[in-house]
Amino acid sequence: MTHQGKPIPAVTADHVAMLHALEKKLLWLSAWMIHHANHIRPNRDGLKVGGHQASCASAVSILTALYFDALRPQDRVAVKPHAGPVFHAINWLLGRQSRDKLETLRQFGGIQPYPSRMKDGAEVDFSTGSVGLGVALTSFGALVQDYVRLHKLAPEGLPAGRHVAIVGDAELDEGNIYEALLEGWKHDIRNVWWVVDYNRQSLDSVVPDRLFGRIEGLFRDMGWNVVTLKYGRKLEAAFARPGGEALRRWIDDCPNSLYAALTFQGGAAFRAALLSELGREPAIRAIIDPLSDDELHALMNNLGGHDIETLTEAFRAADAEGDQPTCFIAYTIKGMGLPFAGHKDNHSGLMTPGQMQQFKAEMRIRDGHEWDFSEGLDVSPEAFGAFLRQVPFAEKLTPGGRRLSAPNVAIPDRLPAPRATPGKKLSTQSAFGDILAEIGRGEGEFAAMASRIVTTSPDVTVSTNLGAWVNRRGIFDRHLKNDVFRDAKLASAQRWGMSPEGQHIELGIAEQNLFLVLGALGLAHTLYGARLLPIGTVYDPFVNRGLDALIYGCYQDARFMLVSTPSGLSLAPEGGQHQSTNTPLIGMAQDRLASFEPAFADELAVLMRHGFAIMQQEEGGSSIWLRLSTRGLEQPGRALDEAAVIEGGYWMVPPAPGGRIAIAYQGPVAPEAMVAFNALREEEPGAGLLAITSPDRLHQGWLTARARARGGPGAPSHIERLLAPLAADAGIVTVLDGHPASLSWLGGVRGHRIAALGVDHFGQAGDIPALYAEYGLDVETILDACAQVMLG
Ligand SMILES: Cc1ncc(C[n+]2csc(CCOP(=O)(O)OP(=O)(O)O)c2C)c(N)n1
Ligand SMILES: [Mg+2]
Repeated sequence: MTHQGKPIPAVTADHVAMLHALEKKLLWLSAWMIHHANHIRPNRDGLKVGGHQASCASAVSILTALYFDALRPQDRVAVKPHAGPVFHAINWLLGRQSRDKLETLRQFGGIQPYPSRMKDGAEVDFSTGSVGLGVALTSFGALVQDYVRLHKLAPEGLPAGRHVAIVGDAELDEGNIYEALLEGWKHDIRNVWWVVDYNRQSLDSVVPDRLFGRIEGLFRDMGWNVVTLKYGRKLEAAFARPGGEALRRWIDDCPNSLYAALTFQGGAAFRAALLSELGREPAIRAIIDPLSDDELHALMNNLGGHDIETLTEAFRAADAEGDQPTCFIAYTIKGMGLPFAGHKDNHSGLMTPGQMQQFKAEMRIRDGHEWDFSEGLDVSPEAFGAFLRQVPFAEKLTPGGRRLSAPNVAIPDRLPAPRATPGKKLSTQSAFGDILAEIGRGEGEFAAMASRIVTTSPDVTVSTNLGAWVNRRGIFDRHLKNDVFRDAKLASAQRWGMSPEGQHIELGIAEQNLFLVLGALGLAHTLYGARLLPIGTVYDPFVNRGLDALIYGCYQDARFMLVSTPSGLSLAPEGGQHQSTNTPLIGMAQDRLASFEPAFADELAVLMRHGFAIMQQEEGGSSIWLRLSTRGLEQPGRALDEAAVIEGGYWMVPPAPGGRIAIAYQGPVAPEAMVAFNALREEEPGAGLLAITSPDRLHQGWLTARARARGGPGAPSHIERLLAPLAADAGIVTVLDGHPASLSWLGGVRGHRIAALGVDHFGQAGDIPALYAEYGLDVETILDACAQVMLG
């Protein structure tokens, strides 16, 4: 066997002995970490701390074989969430995690229950926790690694890594797994391994028996190799003996729940079950009679996922095979080696102090030596340490560790905004397409940034106005594929040749995949050493469809630009289901995502530039979300206060000092707000018209200033300064094509009376005049609201 041209030595007995020592150590440390968090550490509030000793025990051998034999430093790994303690124990053994961190599992400032890129440091490649997402991210990571390498953006000398997920079997119930498999197949992803910890248990119960036949077939249909690791060596040896086939058949036919129950009950129960069905066969008796109950239990639990030699050899063999995506189905027992092994309720089960005392004795751990490096092992600390130092994964990926970095890409001061032409209407969506298409020419000062932009869209590339950009920059594919329509000289506005140089990743309609791809692209600088400027487009209402994956991307601090368009009622002609009302609220609530809704093209150009800058900013940077519309508006010709647009708002028409009323609008309702404002001004000459570009930034600025003020007087926030000229008893009418709560909080800033207009029902198709009247975004309703707040 070879690895990257180098021969891999066969697994030696010494090597296996060390891997056994590691399995034992990891089983102990993970169980002890959780026990320590629950029973040893002081508990101030009486709440259960929790942890998953059974889930850890299930995956110990798999993780041992991976980290201490199969993995290379360049590989990127997503560890199933509930094996987090095993993962941290591995890093401690490798000298990459401190002991006091192990002692602070689930504590404030300590290590997180599930591996977290942001909180647990540089060893975590992919955060996990929301099941299914970490698994799928590995396949999109592989795609992005290919993108970076084929665009020749990878740092010199950095070898391509494999993307590996350790998968809880219940994760395969998540639909996003299958969306990712299908998309991965389309993109011909390579070098991905999913190792399923097939303990046949989820949180609530034991999973149905026939399920895996189906799942295996699905993987094969998607071009994956499937390696089933059902039995360990001891069982295989027993099967090879006379009568052994009957034993195999008995186990194969044994329902998952019965097998789990027998595992929990122990060797005597297995013996009784075997004897009642096979007891008349002398050959079977010859196999089981000489074994003690403990030995029989060990034999019956010798599944592939707990057999270190079986695992090691399977990984080595698959490595030698090449780069075909491979799914390993490793049969395991949830809680293996612990008192609740196999019990269907063991997911959150914790050993009692009494059980722990007994387990400790079995592990030969002395009181007070629980954290000692080689306590309880049959190998010397020196030999153990020497082994750990020479495993391939112990080598550092870079002198700095596992996190890579990449220099920032310079963004010109000004992006090419379409010019305002009197009488010509323009929507933010088409302005977005125009700006990107101009950048896509790749000329002059835009050449560098154009080469780093990657766009992606779930089958709405054309309808979100990415078409012109794609025509200029091409579609990414690992293989060159011609545009058949173009070659046949058939007229089409889209030139969709595909090549490794293309800069648009076209996805099928699965919004979770969009956000997972954005997550992977947005981590390219730290995972693959190349700075990318990712942009993803989607219809605004369908942000909800991929929301968990969007939150997941933010949770990992991936950096990207999300453009959601069309939004609000401008999608209503498509049917009321396409209205989006809650998205401005999501934008406000989501951390590490600055969200904006510009009304005009000049604002959009400023915000896109800002987005490309902040997505590259280490401290204080974030991703950006632009909520756009297809409603064309006449564009103002003006000099814009760019800083104010970025801070979230500016006075289109400032109020007179002591002004008694203001209209604050957001996004494409600007014309109605302006007409109403002009009518209002005839009676209230001191009125103001406030343009809101981001309730999120305004609110965030307000919160930050208030937090600062608790430490003494500080500078007021942008919204406080904006509202300062208004009279103390002034009224404000807010209006947006979204939920009114997005702006109703403005009343709390200085105690002004507020009337908040917006859309709080959905489901009605129609044109803009009808729907604005229906939902109260029309001029008349705005003026009524003005009268109402003026009258108090
Ligand atoms: C999206 C999501 N839904 C629900 C949960 C709650 N949950 C945590 S673990 C789990 C089942 C895990 O079973 P499996 O993946 O088989 O893990 P293992 O048996 O190895 O513990 C569930 C439902 C979650 N973490 N994420
Ligand atoms: Mg499971």
